[in-house]
Amino acid sequence: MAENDIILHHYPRSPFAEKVRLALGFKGLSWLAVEQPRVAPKPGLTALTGGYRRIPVMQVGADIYCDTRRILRELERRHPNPTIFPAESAGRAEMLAGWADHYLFADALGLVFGLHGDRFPPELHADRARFTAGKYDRWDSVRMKARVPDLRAQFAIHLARLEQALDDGRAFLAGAALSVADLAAYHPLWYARGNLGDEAGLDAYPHIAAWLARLDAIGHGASRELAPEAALAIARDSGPMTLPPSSDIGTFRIGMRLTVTPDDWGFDPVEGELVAIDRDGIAIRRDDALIGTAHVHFPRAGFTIRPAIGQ
Ligand SMILES: N[C@@H](CCC(=O)N[C@@H](CS)C(=O)NCC(=O)O)C(=O)O
Repeated sequence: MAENDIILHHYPRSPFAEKVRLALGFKGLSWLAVEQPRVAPKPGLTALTGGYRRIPVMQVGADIYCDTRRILRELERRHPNPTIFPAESAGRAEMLAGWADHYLFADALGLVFGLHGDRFPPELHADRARFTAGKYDRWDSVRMKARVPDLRAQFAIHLARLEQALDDGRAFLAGAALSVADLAAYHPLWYARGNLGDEAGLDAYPHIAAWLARLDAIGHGASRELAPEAALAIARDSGPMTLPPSSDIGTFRIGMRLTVTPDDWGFDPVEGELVAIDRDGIAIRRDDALIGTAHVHFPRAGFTIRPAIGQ
């Protein structure tokens, strides 16, 4: 194991993890897979992140990347070929990905839990009710079931639009080349298909079916299992990457103590000292008793940044 190895903290049935696994496959990469629990507490993960518990998280040595948007950017920086940010769809692909990660995902998830919430253990319902702070009908199966007709209608609208978007014969959503738009639209459909089978109704859309088959064929690259303790030891034995000099931006001053918190669900703040910030990303430094010094990286989109209490 080397300190430059890509480590993905995930669990097999996580749709957002599938988005990254597909990117790893598309780029033909080898990676180490740490399986994390589906519900909190996740001590082997939060020791690395400083509190962030969402899946997936990517680790390279003592650099910890939270959220698939930040993870994909970093994979692209480290392994630019083949690209998942083709110039032909710059900007458009990320706008589409934002729609897919949010609306398409939420309706696929709602449909799965509305139709088959009873397949999931009570502790998962209780965990997700806390995790989403009351969104999704407080993860109450009865209320989620009542929403199924609406969710079916919403999901059908998404599918019809996707079908239309692929109707001109293009191989991928934002153009001729695969982009982050495809990765983001794939994972909710992968999740719906995996949980609902024919009930997901995807076969009624020939362009979507052909597009899914193209993405299914990509695979996940080559992975090996790694124990959570081994990942912590790698972080402890590595230093974070040296970052290019970053300037103060807006009201943010390098060195100030901040919290970074998701703005949609999983509202666990991570506190640290600002080491880098630009329009798209932020990195904070944590000094941790277990793993030593680490840099935790987040995207700016979808996160709230605040001065830490006492600043
Ligand atoms: N915007 C985040 C969303 C991540 C997310 O919500 N992941 C789900 C799993 S697919 C999660 O963390 N659920 C709660 C859990 O696994 O503890 C991303 O792009 O990474």
